[in-house]
This record gives sequence, structure tokens and C-alpha cells, in this order.
Amino acid sequence: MFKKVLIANRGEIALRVLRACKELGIGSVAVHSTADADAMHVRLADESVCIGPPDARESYLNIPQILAACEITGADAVHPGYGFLSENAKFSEILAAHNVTFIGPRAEHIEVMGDKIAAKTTVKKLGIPVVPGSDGAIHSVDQARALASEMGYPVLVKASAGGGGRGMKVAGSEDELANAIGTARSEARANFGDDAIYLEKYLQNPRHIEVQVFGDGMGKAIHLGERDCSLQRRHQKVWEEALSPAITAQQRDEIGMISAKAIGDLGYSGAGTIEFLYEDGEFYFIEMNTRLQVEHPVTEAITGLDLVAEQLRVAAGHGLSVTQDDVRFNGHAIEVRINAEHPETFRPSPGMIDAFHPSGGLGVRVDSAVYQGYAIPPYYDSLIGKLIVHGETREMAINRLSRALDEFVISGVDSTLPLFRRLVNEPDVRSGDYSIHWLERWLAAQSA
Ligand code: MV4
Repeated sequence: MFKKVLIANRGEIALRVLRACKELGIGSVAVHSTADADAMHVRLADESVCIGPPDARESYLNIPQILAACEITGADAVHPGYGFLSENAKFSEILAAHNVTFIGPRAEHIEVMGDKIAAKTTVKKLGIPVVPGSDGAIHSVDQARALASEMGYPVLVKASAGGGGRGMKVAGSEDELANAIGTARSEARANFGDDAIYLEKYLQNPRHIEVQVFGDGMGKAIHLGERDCSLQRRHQKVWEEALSPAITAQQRDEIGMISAKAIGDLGYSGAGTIEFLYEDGEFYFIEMNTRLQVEHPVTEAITGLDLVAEQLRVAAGHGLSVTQDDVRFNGHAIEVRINAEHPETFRPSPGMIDAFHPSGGLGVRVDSAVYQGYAIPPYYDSLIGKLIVHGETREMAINRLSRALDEFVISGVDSTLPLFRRLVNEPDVRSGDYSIHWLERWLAAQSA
């Protein structure tokens, strides 16, 4: 096992990784910007190194500084968390060249999944169902027009270098197609320096269902069920649950097995998430994330596995601690993201937290790195923490969430707690009857 892990991140995920390291007897190094000198992960780590100014480009994204921190402290591995350098293939290669293990998949797998066209081609070959669309990039409007009239409108033009909702344009009919292609291409060139685009059938009312996978890097892989992350606002997940209330055990088994087999065949190493759109009983691959995700705790709740410990084991070459047959799904879990934002306008609300009382009790987990008297800096994302509840059934989980939300106190900054207190009572949320558009439509109706 590793002797010392450097955590190249901040906030709740840095603390999450730190906790796993401590429990496994692994030394820990926190890195931080000057804005994070008072952060919890810095206080709790064995050692810490300041790596630069508040601007993440000069600190949490500063590869030479992080490499220097590895050198100074003698860290033998780096956990990148999520965001920042977690899906940067170059970073993993540079670490490898300096004999530091990147806790994540191999560079080639990060790279292929970062290129959305290459990702789709790759997983399709491995037997994963994909959204109908162009076979690779589209090279002309004529080509796109022929394909679109064959598939039927609406269609979606996507940037290969995009992902996470960036660089997409819908064309509702043939007269909108040339425009959609033109805008998508020039935006892709401007934003990503890569103007490759591809075409897909536009699914009008799907759910977002993602399968958690884990590979040992030696051809063995498992799936840990799915998470339903359909409740989103502007491509930011707001509420995530496991398992999905929309699919059957047989569908789970089927898409899980297909996913795990593909990941094994790829020789993939570590944690990954295969994102699907789900509509009318069918799954359609959209993207794969090659990192640990924010919402991993709901999977931990229903499987009883420690996903960070599993990442550390696999990266150290010890393989997975479980086989597919060992994986059981127990009960239902829900995570809500408590952000320092106004609950209606979503305006960020950095500043001093005067009171912080997280909920507790049976089946409640709070992953947060804030404390009373801590000032949320304005430079980073607005996540205060994640409230995760686990119950025997979905209904019991929602009732527990409602109770936990009533207990939670945050004052000094705005938070999204009031939003969730309303959501838990919404009939569609209670019944699980929602698509990727539900939340934005509900918010629009509330403010009207
Ligand atoms: C789609 C789609 C409909 N049809 N692809 C947005 C984020 C990116 N990961 C893919 N996205 C979508 N791709 C086809 N062919 C609708 C979306 C989408 C969406 C997906 C998941 C969660 C929320 C979303 C909100 C708007 C659009």
C-alpha cells in the first residue's frame, strides 16, 4: 500500500479522501491555496503545503507546484478528487514519469473518454448501447442533413471536446440544422480549441441514470448499480439517488453487466461512471467520467463499500476487495447538495458561517469540510456539504431526509436547504416521477 498520499483537492472531497487514508494507515499531505490556509483538510492532514494564490489555475491546477509538493513531502501517490486535475491525462503521465502513482485510471482511458466522439465509438464497440447518431464526426452540413432526415428531428449537435452540457445545439427541423452546426462548431473552436462535432437523435424527456463501475486494471471489473441524477439545474446535479426508482432489478442487472464487461474488456483501472440517458425502457450512453464523483456516497450507502478505499487498493495494485457476487444492494439512499447559494435565485453566497449544525442520527451522513466560524471563500464552487440519507425503502429515505433537513442549521450565508425542504414534499419527487427537465420546469413555475 502507499506510504503517503497527496490530496490534490480541497473542500469536502479532500476531507473524504483524507478520512480513507487515515483509516488505512496511510500518511496524508494536504495542498492548499493561500485562500484555504484555514480549511479543515489542511488542519487534519499529517502535513500540508501551500501551492499558490487563490486562483485555481495557479494553485489546484498548477502541476509543477503539486509535483514539487510531492517531492518535498515524499508522497508516493496523488488522489485528485473530482474536478481540478482529476481528468487530466497529462497530469497522470507527468506523475508517472516522476514515480508518483496517480490514483485513477490510465492516461489512455482518461484521454479516450475526454474525447466524446472517441468515447462513443469505443464503448459502442464494447457492446454498450449508444444514442443513435453519426458514426464519428460530421464533416459537412449535407452529411448531417442526410443523417438527420433518416433519424428524424429533433437532433442534437454536440462538441466532441464538450461534455457535461457544454457545446450542445438542438435542431428542431431541417431549416435549423445548418445554423446549429455552424454555432456548435464555432463555439467548440472558441471554447475548446477543437471544432469536431457529432450528431445525435435528441431525446426529449429522458432520465439521467449513471452506472458506477470499478476495474482492477487487469481485465476484471464490477458494477455497483446505478444512480439517478435526473434532478439537475443548468447541468448541476442537485439531488441524486441510488438505486433509480425508474428501472427494474432485471434492467439493472442487464445494463450493469454490459457496463462491467465493457470496463473489464477495456482493462480499465479504478472508479468510473458510465452516464446514460434512459427513455421508454432503453439506455443510451452519453459520456463516461473517469473519476470519483460527487455523488459516490449514495452508492456507498447501498453497497456498504468504501469507494475511496477501493480506489486506493486498486491503484496500489492489490485489486478489488469484492467480486460481482459479493455486491448486494441494500435499501435506498438520497444525496442532496447543500450549496452556499440563494435557494430561489441560486446567487452564490460566500462568507462567514456563523452557525453550523449538521443533522445526525441513524441513516444520516454529512460530508462537509466547513465549521462554525469558517468563511467560504468566493473563488471556488459553492458546495457547503452533502447530506446523504439511507433507509430501507425509498419512502423511508425521503422521510428521513425530511427529518434531517429540519434539523440542519446553517446561518450567515444563504443555502439551498429551503429548496430541499420544499422538494421533499413535491408529489412528483415523492413518487419518483421526474425527468431531466423536471426541476427547471418546477423552478420556472415557482417563480412565475
Ligand atoms: C442529450 C440530451 C438529449 N438527447 N443527448 C447534457 C449534459 C451532457 N452530459 C449530455 N446532455 C444531454 N444530452 C441527446 N442525444 C439531453 C441532455 C441534457 C441533460 C442530460 C442529463 C442531465 C441533464 C440534462 C439537461 C439538459 C440536457
